[in-house]
Order: sequence, then C-alpha cells, then structure tokens
Amino acid sequence: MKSVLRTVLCTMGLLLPSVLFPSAAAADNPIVQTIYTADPAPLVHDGRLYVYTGHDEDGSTWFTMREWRVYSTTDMANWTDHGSPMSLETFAWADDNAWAGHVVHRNGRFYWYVPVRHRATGSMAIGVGVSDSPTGPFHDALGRPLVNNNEIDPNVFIDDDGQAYLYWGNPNLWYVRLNPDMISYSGAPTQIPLTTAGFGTRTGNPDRPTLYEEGPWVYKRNGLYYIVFAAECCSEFIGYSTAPTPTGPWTYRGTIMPTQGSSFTNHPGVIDYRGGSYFFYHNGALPGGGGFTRSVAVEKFSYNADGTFPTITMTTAGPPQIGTLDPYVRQEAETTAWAQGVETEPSSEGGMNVGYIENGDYLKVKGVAFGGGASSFTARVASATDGGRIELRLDGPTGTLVGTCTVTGTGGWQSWTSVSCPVSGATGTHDLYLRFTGGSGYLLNVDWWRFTSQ
Ligand code: FUB
Repeated sequence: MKSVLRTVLCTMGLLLPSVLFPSAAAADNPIVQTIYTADPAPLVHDGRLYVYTGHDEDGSTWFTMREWRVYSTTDMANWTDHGSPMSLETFAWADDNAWAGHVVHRNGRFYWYVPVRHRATGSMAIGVGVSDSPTGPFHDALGRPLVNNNEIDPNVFIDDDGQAYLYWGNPNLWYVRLNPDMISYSGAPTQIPLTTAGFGTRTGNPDRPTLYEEGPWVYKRNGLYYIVFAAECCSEFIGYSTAPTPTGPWTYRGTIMPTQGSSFTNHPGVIDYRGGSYFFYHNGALPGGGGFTRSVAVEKFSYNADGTFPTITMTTAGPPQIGTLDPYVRQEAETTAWAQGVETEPSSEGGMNVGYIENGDYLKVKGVAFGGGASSFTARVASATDGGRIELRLDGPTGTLVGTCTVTGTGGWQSWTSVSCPVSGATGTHDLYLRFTGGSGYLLNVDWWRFTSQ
C-alpha cells in the first residue's frame, strides 16, 4: 500500500498525503487504510465484532486476491488488525482467487467458507477453513472442495432450529442444508428460482432477468428471513428480499445502498452489535482505489418500524464510537481508527505491529479517555535504523502536543524494547494521534503502547 500511495502521489505531482486526504483526520471510513480490503463478513463473538475480508493486491487490474484478513473492534471506531490467518496456501487443491467468504461459529469452532479456484478443474469451488479461534490460524477442514459448481460467494445461516444452510452463487443462487458437522451436507444443492417477484427486474440483460448478481447475505430478524445481495452489474448496488422461510418464497424489497463509491462491485454484510445495526460494504475510497483495489467500510442504521431497510449511503465518517478507549491498559499499536502512511506485519512478540513508519506518518486512536490526566507514556518499539520520535498529540496530527518519546536504534525491526516519556496536558477524552517524526527512510516499529495515570 505504501508503494501505491507513493506512486499515486508522484503521478499526481503531490507531495503530501494530506493533499489527497484533506479530511483524513476526521474520517474513519474505510476502516482499513494499510491495505486494500474487500468483501466484508462480520461476526460477533464473545463481545467483539470481527470482520473477515479479502485482500486486493496493490495495483490489481483483476480480482487478484491471495489471502483473507481479520479485523475486530469493541467500539465500532478503533479496529484491531489480526493479520492473515488463512490464504490460498491453506487449500492445497486451490491455486487462485481468494474471493468473498463468510465465517460462522458452531461446535466451539469457527468455519470459514470461501470461494477459490480449483487447480484441477480451473473452475471456482467452495472450501472450508476451520479454527478454534476467531483469529485463526485456520486449516483446511476437508482437503477438498465442499461444493464444486463454478459459482462463488458462500454464506451460511443457522436457523433457530439448528439447521444450517449454505447459500452461494453467481450467476445463479443456490442453497444446500449443511449437516451439524458444518463440513458436509444432506440433499442436493438446490437452485433458488430467480423470479422478478423474488429478486426484482433487470433490463437489458436477457441472460440475467432479475437484479440478483452475487454476494448473498442471509439472516433472520423478528421471524422474517432476509437475503441481502449485490444487485445488477456493473456497477452493482445492494438490494434485498424477504421470505417467511429460509428457502423462500422470496419477495424483492428494494435498494439498501445505491450504486456509489468508485468500485463497480459492492458486497454486503449486516449485523447487530451492542444495541445497534451495522451495514458493511466496500468501495474504492482509498488513494489508488477502484474496482480491483477496494476498501471495506461500515455504516450504522436503524430498521424501519415495519422491518424494511432505510436507504444507506456511504460516508467517510462511519458509525459513532461506542464508549471510549482506555489508555491505561496495554493497547495494540495496530488498534486504530485511522493509520496514515504505515503498514502492519506479524510481530515476533505475537500479534501484529505497526511498521514501515516514515516521517509525518501517524496513527489516530479515537475517543481516548484520559480522565484526570496522564503522567507518562510507554511504548514497545524497535528500529533497525536510528529511530525517530513519537509525538503524542490531541485531536489532530498537528494538534496539542502532550508528550514526545524518543526512540533510538535497537538493532533490528523485531528487536523490541520499551521506551517511556513524560506526558502533560492529556486530560478528558480526546482523539489521540501518535505522530512519527525523524529523518528519511523507515524510522521505527511500534508493537503496543500504554499511558500511566497521574
Ligand atoms: O472479491 C471478488 C468478488 O468480487 C467477490 O467474490 C464478489 O462478491 C465481488 O465482490
């Protein structure tokens, strides 16, 4: 991503990312800025909201995707990067197209259904990764495809009676009843009739007379079954249908999210979390973004009284933060509302760290509750060069300076040490900016940080 940003800036004759991102300090959408992400699939587990995504490679001119990624939040504003716990290498029988998947929790395990290209046939198939943890690592549950009919975008819904259904398809829409083991099924895959009553009317494409295109997302709310999907092509919008049973008959209900946002695909994920309803999607909102370099974003919404959707439009603000973030416990550096100019990578001390930090880059952490005041700041850092400084600023990358930590070389990018510095003037609740300054080239890495209260 860093190299893409630099190329874009040079091409445009721009020197500073802030020129491209005049409102980056205020924006929280897209939720990931360090890489291009696509095809969000949210899951709530043990009080956290996880979102599983694909990863569009930098500079892609096709859906060039080799791995999946995981992010999580507890406040809908600050997201933790958990890296990539599953990739094409997980599936020995697959060779390309790590496309739109879905994770469900059952039997104490996490099952990740993904479409990939089957090496032996060259056609798309659906595999299943399994893990004991929502952040992986995942391994191939079957050693072969679960479904192999050259269609994509699996989504699993578990009904109140325990019956699980796998839905998928483009250009058709299929379902099959999964067995309780979640990695086998009973009965034959069944095509859901794509009628115009069920899925709306598309004009100008006799091969696809309904609006259904791909990306089904099925769930139940107040006894009503919903199927939300990418509609029409191209560009896609997000539409939905409802039914009295998980197998239909479906009735088309209209548009949720109109065509917007510089990506000709879109992909829905709908979930309730901590009393609110959230709509995940993707667009092409980052620099260099477009149809093959997409970014996942999220909006908060409320259902209408009759259970229908309001129209949801893409924003750069994203949802309001739920609560505040505690700076007096260890916070991962890769937990951010916005990460400007940096990348993440696996840390030798576990989890991820923020790296590839250059002069002027920054991390925004939203809604940090300093309360009566912080007296010092400690960070876990490493540097293979001469290091740099971590400026602690409030409410903007050039906002009030409340402390500066100096980092010197540690002998390696994964040679970690802790540095501390005094803090003054950090009281109440503010957006915290860790702004990095120093010479040219990469300065330092950060694994985690913590303030001490007065
Ligand atoms: O990301 C690759 C494909 O693009 C997905 O499988 C579709 O849903 C579309 O978003």
